Amino acid sequence: MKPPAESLAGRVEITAEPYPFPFYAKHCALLMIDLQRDFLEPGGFGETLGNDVSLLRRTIDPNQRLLNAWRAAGLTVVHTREGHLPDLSDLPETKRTRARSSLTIGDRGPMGRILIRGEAGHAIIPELYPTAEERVIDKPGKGAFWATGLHDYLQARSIRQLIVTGVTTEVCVHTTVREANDRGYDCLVLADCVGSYFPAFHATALEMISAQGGIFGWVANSDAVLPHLR
Ligand code: TIU
Repeated sequence: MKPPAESLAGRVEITAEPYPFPFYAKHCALLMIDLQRDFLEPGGFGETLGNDVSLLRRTIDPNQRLLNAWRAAGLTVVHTREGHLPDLSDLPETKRTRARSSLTIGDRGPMGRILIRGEAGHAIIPELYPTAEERVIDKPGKGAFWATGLHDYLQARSIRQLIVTGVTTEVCVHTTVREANDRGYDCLVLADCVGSYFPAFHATALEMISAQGGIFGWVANSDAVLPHLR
């Protein structure tokens, strides 16, 4: 498909559900949620919760393609990481104890202390590692806006739209999209670039976004975005 010449300058329409997403590249950030070793590799937080982390790895290739195209187009990219301070002062006791697994947040696992900032497991996976210029938002909660500087960062750059990828679809991606909605952002979630440990939750979470005329936003595949980045 021949890309529209005005792709990066003005409005173009990205094929999406429930109707085309009006894309303004200069006012849109790629927001990559929690693509961390703790969620995608064995021995981290995801696995301690009883999950099969291999289910998330199908998101890596499409995210890599999208990130490369986004970088080449010179557009804003923001990465997030879920995690807590080493002294656990930002960790509610409720979150620490709820999963009732043998290891919990702050305990030592094969990739260092689980979900703790600075530990090996907390890092973004090597395949999608941020460049020095890219903003990384550390968040103690599931949503990327709560207790972070994300909103101020986006507002300062005139960002009004978010293309959202990452893990997991129904937890941190969904929470972030809901938070973004209430702050006035349009969100396009890319189905092939988000993943869940629960395929049924993944499918339903995406339906919940685009239902009711796009109650939380739009859903598409990354193939619908890539032609507009060239
Ligand atoms: N457990 C689960 O599905 N997700 C999280 O705990 N965090 C994120 O989604 N990042």
